[in-house]
Amino acid sequence: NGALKERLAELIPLELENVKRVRAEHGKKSFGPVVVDQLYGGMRGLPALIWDGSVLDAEEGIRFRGKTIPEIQELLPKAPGGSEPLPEGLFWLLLTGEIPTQEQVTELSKDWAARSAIPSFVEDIIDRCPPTLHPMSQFSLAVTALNHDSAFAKAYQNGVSKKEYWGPTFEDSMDLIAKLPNIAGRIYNNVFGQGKLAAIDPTKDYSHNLSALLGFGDNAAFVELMRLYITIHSDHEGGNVSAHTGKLVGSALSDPFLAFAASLNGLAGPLHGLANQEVLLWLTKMQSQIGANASDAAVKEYVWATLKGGQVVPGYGHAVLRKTDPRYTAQREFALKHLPSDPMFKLVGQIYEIVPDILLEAGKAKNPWPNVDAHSGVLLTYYGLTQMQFYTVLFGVSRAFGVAAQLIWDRALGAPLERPKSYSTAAIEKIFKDK
Ligand code: CMX
Repeated sequence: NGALKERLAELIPLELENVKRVRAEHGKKSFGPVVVDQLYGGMRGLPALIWDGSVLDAEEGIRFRGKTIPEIQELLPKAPGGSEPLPEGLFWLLLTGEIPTQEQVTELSKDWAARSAIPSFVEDIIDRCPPTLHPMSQFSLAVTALNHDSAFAKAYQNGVSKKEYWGPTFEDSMDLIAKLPNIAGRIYNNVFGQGKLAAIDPTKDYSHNLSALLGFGDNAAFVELMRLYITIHSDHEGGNVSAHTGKLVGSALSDPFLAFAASLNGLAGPLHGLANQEVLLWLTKMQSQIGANASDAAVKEYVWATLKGGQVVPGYGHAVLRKTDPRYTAQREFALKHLPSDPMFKLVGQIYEIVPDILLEAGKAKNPWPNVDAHSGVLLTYYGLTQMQFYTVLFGVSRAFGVAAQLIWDRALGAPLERPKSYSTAAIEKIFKDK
């Protein structure tokens, strides 16, 4: 961990000064009025949080520390012979705002491999879960239990000074990320019984080890997919359910394991991360009803039936985005390169031509375009990872990168307990009675 932690130690005092300056200059400025509808409307558009790793623009999509997905694909170090960015590098970028060297990324791969073992009681917890328990519930249980060895919780009990919070938070965050492949692999094995678990190879990168634990270590294209997948799913600014939940729970000084387990419970909802599972279910059902190579007319009818049944079209729409998600585009480009004639990929492409017009015509969704979840399942299925219930676990592994990076900065910058104000409808009526 040496180099990353050292760099962070240099950056923290500078950022403390920077935040001080920004607050002195802009601290009393207003973003504009808050209207009552925002309280009832899921707080859409309400400026409420600081999140440094990434910012989401409604039109252009996510930028990680100011860089678009195509830019990070070009700039971040790759594995030998690979062409997708290594998520190790993305974590370095999220934390420091800087592009790491190949050597720094290799050091991080080694560090994570060295931290990857999970306590045997956590293995037992997973093994005792019935295979019928959703993989995300097993994931959340295991991550919660990692709090047993939290450096932060221990330091807090020993009276650590507020100025030192970030050190043990960094250690816990690194441990958290490092242990996720073993947890994910064990859950996969527990639920789908794929035989003996591979061991972490300390000479390999994070995505390779994760792939090996799922039984795909020999499939170079799948490993490349994992590198891209983790990178693009890592962070999507701070207001989405999983990111915000992690930050919120962390603000109570719950350690990173407790905070991220809470993130996972939010990611497990069908309007958020579970949508990648829902998309595949929906596509499979469509194929079984209207057959492969269905006509546009048949697809249209199926989409309309979904809407008329009072259900959402999974993988479409977004609370912030108003254009096609660049994370969707990145996966589409991967598919065009690696699986251009896969029938399921073709169906996804056909749906992309059809759904936006229907959602526009239906007139409710503010964004008729696809999001990240519309594409990921098809890529995984192509390589043989067909157990769709597992897909959100991979989203969860990725999301740890963004949440962990912000938890470290929150503790470094002394972020306070979150505690926004709530009102009852009666209170709102009273406040605005004569206004
Ligand atoms: N299909 C059908 N109806 C949709 C829709 C979709 N894909 N997207 C939005 N709508 C509907 C909403 O349900 C809402 O209907 P009501 O007025 O009856 O409640 C209306 O359009 C307005 O919603 P909105 O303001 O456009 O969207 P929200 O910000 O409230 O919600 C989201 C955003 C993502 C939950 C929503 O678009 C949705 O349910 N999409 C399908 C599920 C999905 O793909 N989620 C994954 C998002 C990415 C991620 O977090 O992983």
